[in-house]
Amino acid sequence: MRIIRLVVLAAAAQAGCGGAQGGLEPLAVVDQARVESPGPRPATAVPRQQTRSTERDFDADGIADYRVFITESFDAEGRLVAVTEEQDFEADGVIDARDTTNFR
Ligand SMILES: [Ca+2]
Ligand SMILES: [Ca+2]
Repeated sequence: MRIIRLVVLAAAAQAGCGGAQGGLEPLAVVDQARVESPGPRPATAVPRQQTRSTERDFDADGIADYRVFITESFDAEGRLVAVTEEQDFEADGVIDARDTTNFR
């Protein structure tokens, strides 16, 4: 859009508008199709985590007796950097054991 405005202003100046009196060099014609756009921005990579859980109902009464949460952590490049396993033995919402493995 800026190029179009410049072309319009220069054409107006050559036509004698705005006090410009001669002395202007001919303008180069700008082919809009050749103007490169920056294109879509690449997605910004960020570290992320994902957690999955499993429940066990040992006596099949419909009430969970055990839960385990496994959280995987990834760096900005998508590499797995850590896994944390949290166990809730009575499925009472209180974590009873936690194991963490870090990858280098
Ligand atoms: Ca149960
Ligand atoms: Ca518990």
